[in-house]
Order: sequence, then structure tokens, then C-alpha cells
Amino acid sequence: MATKLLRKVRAMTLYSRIAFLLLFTATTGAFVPHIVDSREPAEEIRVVAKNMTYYANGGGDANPAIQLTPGRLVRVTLRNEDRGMLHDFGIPAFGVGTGIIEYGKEASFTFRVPDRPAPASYTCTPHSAMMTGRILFTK
Ligand SMILES: [Cu+2]
Repeated sequence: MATKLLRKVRAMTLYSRIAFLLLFTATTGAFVPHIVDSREPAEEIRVVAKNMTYYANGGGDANPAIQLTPGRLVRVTLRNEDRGMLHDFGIPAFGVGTGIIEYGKEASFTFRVPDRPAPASYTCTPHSAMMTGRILFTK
């Protein structure tokens, strides 16, 4: 593959070589920022919905406060372990959420925490009275 490309480049005239080089540099440059973005590690938060309650990151606290870092890329995954119940996990203040999922299913969303976030809470849309908790921000 590479030698074939090299042979083609060698066969080019000087001007087409320059053109090829410019095009190659331009396209590579255009793609580099996207590669860097996608490699930024997102903080993983795992939430389970069970018995009309949220649990986070394997902890046993009911509807625990979830700590987020301003400016950080975060991926939230909800697993619904409530047989016969429909749940979602959303942060309305940021306009993000998993959408409603059935028992036994998982859903994720990735978002960037605002640099200067307003107070926020998380909630389940169909059960907002019972299934809700605070979002805290690292200083
Ligand atoms: Cu719910």
C-alpha cells in the first residue's frame, strides 16, 4: 500500500508533487483537531435505577449527590434494573439526558460540563418527585 503510493508520488511532476504535498498537509491538519477531541478521556459515571431510586458508581446511597468538574467531558450511563418500570436520567439545566429506557437496558450520553455551571439537579422524567438528586461542582 505505502510503496504503491510512494511510487505514484515519484512518478509525479515537480508541480503535482508540490500540489500533493500541500493537499496532504491541509487535509491532515484539518483532521488532527478531531482526533485530539475524540481522544480526550470522558469521566465515566454509571447510574443504576432500582426500586424507584438512583444509585451511582456502585455506591449504596439512594439518589446520591453527583460531583462534576466544570469544563470536563463526562459520559453518563444509566442502567434500568427496575422490572416493569420505565426510567431515564437527565440533567434538565444542561439539556441532556438518556431518554426513557426499559428494564434491562442501558443508555448513555456524553456532554461537557459548563465552565461556570448554574445549580443543577438530575431527575427521572416520569418520576421526578421520587427520583432526583443534586449535582455538585468541584471548585
Ligand atoms: Cu423513573
